[in-house]
Amino acid sequence: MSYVDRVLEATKAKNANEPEFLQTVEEVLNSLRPIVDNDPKYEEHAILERLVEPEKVHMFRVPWVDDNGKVQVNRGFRVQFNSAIGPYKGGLRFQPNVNLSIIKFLGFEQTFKNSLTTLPIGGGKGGSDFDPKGKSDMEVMRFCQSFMNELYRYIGIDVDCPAGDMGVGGREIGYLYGQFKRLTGRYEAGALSGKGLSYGGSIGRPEATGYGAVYYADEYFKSIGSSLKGKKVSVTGFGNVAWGACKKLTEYGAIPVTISGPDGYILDEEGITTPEKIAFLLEMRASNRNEAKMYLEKFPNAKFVAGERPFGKVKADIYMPCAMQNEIRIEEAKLIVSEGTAKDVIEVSNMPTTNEAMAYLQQNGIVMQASKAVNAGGVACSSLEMTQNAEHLPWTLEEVDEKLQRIMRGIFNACKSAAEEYNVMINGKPNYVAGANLAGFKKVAAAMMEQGIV
Ligand code: 2IT
Repeated sequence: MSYVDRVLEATKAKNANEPEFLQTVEEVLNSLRPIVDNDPKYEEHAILERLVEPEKVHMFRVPWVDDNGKVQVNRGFRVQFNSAIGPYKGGLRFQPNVNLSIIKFLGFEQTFKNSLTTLPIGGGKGGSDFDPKGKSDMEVMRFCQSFMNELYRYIGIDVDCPAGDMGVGGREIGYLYGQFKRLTGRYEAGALSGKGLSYGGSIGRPEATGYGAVYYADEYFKSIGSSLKGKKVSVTGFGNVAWGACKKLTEYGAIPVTISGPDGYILDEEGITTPEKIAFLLEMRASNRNEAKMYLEKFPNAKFVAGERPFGKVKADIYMPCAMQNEIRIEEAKLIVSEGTAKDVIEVSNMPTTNEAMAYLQQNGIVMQASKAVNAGGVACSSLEMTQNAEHLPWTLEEVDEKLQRIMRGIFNACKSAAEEYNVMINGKPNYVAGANLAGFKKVAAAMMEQGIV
């Protein structure tokens, strides 16, 4: 049995109750075969065994009092996955389905993503099964304060820098930072990113994930002699990432036509392209209702399809899933292929495609781009926020955006070059997804080997 197969088997045996974590480990390790199966040094250093084992896992009780005076208890997590190339860095997700498997999958992905940015950040992730839906501001504040009462022991500018993810935006980061500052008695701004502009945040951070995804896409289309101009894009989600993507897609002349929520999807044939429509996505998010159909209240000409996702149901040149993991399963993959219009799936949300769906789409001529490469603009901008905090100087939007663009275009080219270098091709085209894993892995593995067995 090959080195990869042995590590996969052991990882499955050891983490049998963590399906999301095993899904990403399987996807990533399989694509690393061209490197690790051809050079014994990776096995000699037990690089894969160490990569799949988080350096530390913190799991803690988060008690808080709701508006009715009732005590609530949630579970908090911070998984510090890999610090080979920098302090742990990655978001916090507040969502009722959060569990250790989901946080470990996100932390594992983050390690490779952060490496791809070329910036000095290791991989980590955290969160809670807290449900922000329907909670008052004061409930959210009390929850965040209680969460930080434990988390503060594990974070810091040179240790671990959390940020937002689903369910954690500017409001939550503000409450978390306020409590962190109070507990530590220090203004350690670089210990959290995604902060407000008035207290150390970076201009451009809220837009960075969606904008970065579009810069990546633009670089990809350029490389194949095409462009985003005039392309219909089916976006899912309506949160921060979908918002940034719609905004930047429009600037590049593409036409986003869908958004989605847990309740179904919106199809707006006229395009989600006007400033009013794009700004309304922010209102939808701020409403805390978590419903895509709210779009109809302002734009009644659009169509709402309850209980469904747009994959293969609407005509689009590109699908850009921006909602959450496993949005594209084998059923959706088959619909996309049989509908026949789309040529590209540009993953934006973390791991939106199951491994089975990914293989099916690739085998049937759809070109896939990996979320860990495409969505790296968010964490890249977070790292730029840490840099600004360290030098006590805010940068202009032009400076941040210029760096973000350079990073994202560099990431696309790194994925393409790695695929070409290791000759991982599908239907004569580079397998960009494998390329992302190979490129991200190389730097982390080199740093681990140089630092010895730790
Ligand atoms: O998935 C991600 O990369 C994020 N949620 C952003 C992490 C960060 O540290 O900005």
